[in-house]
Amino acid sequence: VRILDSTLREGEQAPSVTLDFGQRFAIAQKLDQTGVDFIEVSSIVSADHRALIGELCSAGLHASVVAHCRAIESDIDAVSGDCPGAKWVAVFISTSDVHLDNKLKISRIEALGKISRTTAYAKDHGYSVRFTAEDAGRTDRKFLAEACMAASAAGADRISLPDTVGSMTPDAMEGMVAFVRSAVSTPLDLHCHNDLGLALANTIAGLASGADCAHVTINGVGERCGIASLAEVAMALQTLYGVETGINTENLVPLSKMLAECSGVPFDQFTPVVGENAFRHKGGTHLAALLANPESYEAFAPERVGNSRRMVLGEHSGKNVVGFLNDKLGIGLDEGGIEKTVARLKDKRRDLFEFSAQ
Ligand code: HCA
Ligand code: CU
Repeated sequence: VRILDSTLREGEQAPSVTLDFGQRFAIAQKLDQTGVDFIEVSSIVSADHRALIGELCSAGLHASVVAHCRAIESDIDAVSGDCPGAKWVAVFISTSDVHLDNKLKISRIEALGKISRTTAYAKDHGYSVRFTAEDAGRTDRKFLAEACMAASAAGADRISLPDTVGSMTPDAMEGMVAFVRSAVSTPLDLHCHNDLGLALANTIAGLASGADCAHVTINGVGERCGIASLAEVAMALQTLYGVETGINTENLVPLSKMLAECSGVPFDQFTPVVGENAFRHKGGTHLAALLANPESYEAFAPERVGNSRRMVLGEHSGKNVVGFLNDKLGIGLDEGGIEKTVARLKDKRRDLFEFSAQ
């Protein structure tokens, strides 16, 4: 499974996520060290973005840089003019009737023409080309297959099938991918929005059904509720499916913090994998079991993702954790002293302190 990170394209479409040139470059380098296969950057937002693509292409990254453009010849010209060394372009055009009628105001036939022409145009300019059928999730199945066949015939190297408004179920995603798979053999990307909290589930369903590249962003940032997050996709694939993504998972928390610091947009403490609470435990029975074996209440070890385990003490605590600290710190309480301490913790009716427990 390949991972495409779109923090510098989709991610920057999130309100408040704005980065300067240096921050974008540093994030791309860190993403590269983390092992993503593709780094996507918008080529249509500004000359600054195109300059970034050029710089990244000559920086000797392992990841391929993808210049995201509309299915318009002049967008491709801008990449060839301003982004020396660029190898991949993505050309996107909507295929759903709601977008064709209201946004592009063109017919399906006209859309097919644009798909063929711009894909061929980008190929003629020597690029590897990804065609994106924007709003694939709401596109008539037969027409989606036709659009993909047109892109494929014009030489597309990959096809992206986005759930642009996050309105698909995992079953629908499986069906869509299987249907397109039966029409073209071009490798497929998935790009799942999180409007109903199903981005991760839909991404996994699509991969299981034959797609081989997942679009993600750091902290899941993107338009509206964002898309699937790098940390969740990488860890779900590794721990639940044993799928190798090539992601150095110890970088996940540092990357999340880096984006939060650069953009000023924090991530919630309850965020899976990278959130402050992901390995922070509180219930008395939980702490007792964790002290015997951390696996009791953890799906995977915090060190694997650059996170750390913490135990919170207060009215929920019991004898086990107090006894543990008593031994660890050599406080020397006897059984009665431990019981008294537990009673006093309960009296306070709140969390009193926490300690790290690696
Ligand atoms: C966009 C739409 C997009 C494209 C996804 C892709 C979507 O903002 O351009 O190119 O794979 O969600 O459909 O992000
Ligand atoms: Cu998107």
